[in-house]
Amino acid sequence: MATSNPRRAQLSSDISALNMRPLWERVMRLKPGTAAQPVIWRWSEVQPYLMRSAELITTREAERRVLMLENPALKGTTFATTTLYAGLQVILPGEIARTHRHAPNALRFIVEGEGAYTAVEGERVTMRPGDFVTTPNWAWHDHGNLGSEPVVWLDGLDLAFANLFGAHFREEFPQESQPVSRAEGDAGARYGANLLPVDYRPTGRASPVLCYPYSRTREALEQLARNGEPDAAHGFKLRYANPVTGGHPFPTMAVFMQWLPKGFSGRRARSTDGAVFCVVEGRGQAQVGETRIDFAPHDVFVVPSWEYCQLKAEADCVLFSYSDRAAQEALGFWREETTQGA
Ligand code: 1HN
Repeated sequence: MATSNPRRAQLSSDISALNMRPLWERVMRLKPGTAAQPVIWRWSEVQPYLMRSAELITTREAERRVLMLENPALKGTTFATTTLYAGLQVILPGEIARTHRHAPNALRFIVEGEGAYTAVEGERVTMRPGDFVTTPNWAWHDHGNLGSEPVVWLDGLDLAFANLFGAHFREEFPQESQPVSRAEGDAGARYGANLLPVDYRPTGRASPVLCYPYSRTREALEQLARNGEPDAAHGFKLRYANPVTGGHPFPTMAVFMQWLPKGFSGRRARSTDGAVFCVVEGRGQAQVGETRIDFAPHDVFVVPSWEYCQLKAEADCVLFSYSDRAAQEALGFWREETTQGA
């Protein structure tokens, strides 16, 4: 070893006072993949704690009542993967989660319950299970529950990027709820109907479509599954698109929904994006590296960067996921590898 040479060791120690280190002694990672590990949060175990948190703290006290899903290999970071945050948020009937805005982009994936809304820049969006709702960066947003049952959703944020760049700004709105300035459905009509306003010029980098409703996503997947053959690794997998660019809904996060037909047994595949999955329907398995993950509806699990993943479906499965693929593609880092054969 280079360090067993005493004169080199002396050099190493002499220069440390100048905040320098020899590159030949580095212990830095020089291979694909991250420290994140495969992990699952089972709805059957998590749901009672979410409801307990709802008894112990109000949204007024908490601002957001969220149980963060922290990767056990990334303790202290709050993150599910090295680049992505995931948390389960619950809001009770009558509650409001006050208005703020921040530099990180956020997505909501609705897990359970009806009657809650997210308001984004003056427009309220009613959230239904399976809907994917966007909160573009620096957009004022608040949540409320006008219904009669608790509503739970998965939050996905690209906080790590804002932190990495030293660009994590935050601001509070003067009132708890922001005033409603647009009718519900306005963004859907303008941007979400395969049409765009004439002369539309995007103001930000995130998709202006505030809600991608599950009814339409599911219908598209079901039709694909009726009419063709699944991809050998991914089943029938679609990505959500920003209609303005054709690209991903966020500059950092790619977002997907996939259908695995009953009995599907996929090929192993790996890619450099780390992903957070949320099970919408069905049961099955994800073999992620050495870890076998048995999943059921509402479970959340992580497939880290460059781990082989093999998906199997015991029943027709619908899986939502988001990953850092958008950022990786934009910066030229993204790669994938699909194994050949069965
Ligand atoms: C945030 O603004 C929300 O608006 C949820 O619901 C989770 C985690 C970290 C930073 C900001 C929300 C968040 C968050």
